[in-house]
Amino acid sequence: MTTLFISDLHLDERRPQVTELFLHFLVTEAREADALYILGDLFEFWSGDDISNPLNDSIQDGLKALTDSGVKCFLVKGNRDFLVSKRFAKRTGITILGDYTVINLDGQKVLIAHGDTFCTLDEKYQAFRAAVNIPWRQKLFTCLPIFVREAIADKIRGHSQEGNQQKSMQIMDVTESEVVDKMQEYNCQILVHGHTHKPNIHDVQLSGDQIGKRIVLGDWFDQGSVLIWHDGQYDLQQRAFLKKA
Ligand code: LP5
Ligand code: MN
Repeated sequence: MTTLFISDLHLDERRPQVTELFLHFLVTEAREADALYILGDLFEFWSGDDISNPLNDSIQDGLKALTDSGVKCFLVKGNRDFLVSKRFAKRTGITILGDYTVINLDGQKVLIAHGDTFCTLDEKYQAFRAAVNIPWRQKLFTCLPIFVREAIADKIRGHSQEGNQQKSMQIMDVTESEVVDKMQEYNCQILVHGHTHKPNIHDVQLSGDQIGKRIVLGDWFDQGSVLIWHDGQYDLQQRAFLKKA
C-alpha cells in the first residue's frame, strides 16, 4: 500500500511551474498510489467553489481524473482554502476531512492536520481563524462579486505578510505542548502536518517515555514536496520542477 501526503502548494496563476508539476504529479506517481492526502493550502486562496478560471478548472479536472482512476483522495482545509466546500468535493471526487483525522496506515495510527491549529502562541492568527470560520460569514462572503472577494483576500494577505515579518519564528511555529496534547488526545504516535513550510521529521516526547514522530511537509514554492508512506516505511522527498521542452 502506498499513501502520499502533500500540502502548501499555494497554487496561483503567477506560479505556473507549480501547477505544471502538480498536474504532472497527478497523472504519474499519484496514479500509482492507493491514496493521496492533501493537507491544506492547495491554493494560494480559494475564493469559493463557484469560481471558474483556467487554474481552478484544470486542478479540479486533474483531481477528478485521479479519483476516477480509483485513487482515494482526501483534503484537509488550510488557512488559504478554508472555503473549499461541497461543490468542489462533488466535482473532484475528493473527501473533505475535518481539522483532525486519525488514519490507519499498515497498523499504525497517524494523526493528520493542516498544522495552523498547533500555532497557539499566534493569538492574532487564532482570533482571525475563529472569525472566518463562522458559516454565515463564509456564506455571505461567497455571495459577494468575485472581484470584491479577491480584493478583500488581497488586502488580508498583504496585512498577513506585513504582520508575519514582525512575528518571531517561535510564534509562527507549532507549540510543542499543543502537539503533545493532540497526539495524546488522539492516541497517535505519528503526526503529519504542513502549514509552517519547514519540512522535517521531529521526535516528540510523549508520556510513558514514548517517542513519537512529527512529520512536517514542505511547501511547493521552489520544488515539490511529498511524503511517501509505503508498507510501514516513510520518506519525505522533493520533486524538481519540470524542465522546459
Ligand atoms: O498564510 P500565511 O503563511 O501568510 O500566514 C498565515 C496566517 N495568515 C492567514 C491569512 C491568509 O494569509 C490570507 C487569507 C485570506 C483570507 C480572506 C478571508 C475572507 C473572509 C472569509 C469569510 C469570512 O491565514 C498568519 C499566521 C501565519 O500563517 C503563521 O501561522 O501568522 O496569520 C495572520 O497573519 C493573521 C493576522 O495576524 C491577523 C489578520 C487580521 C486581518 C485583518 C483584516 C483587515 C482587513 C479587512 C479588509 C476587508
Ligand atoms: Mn497554512
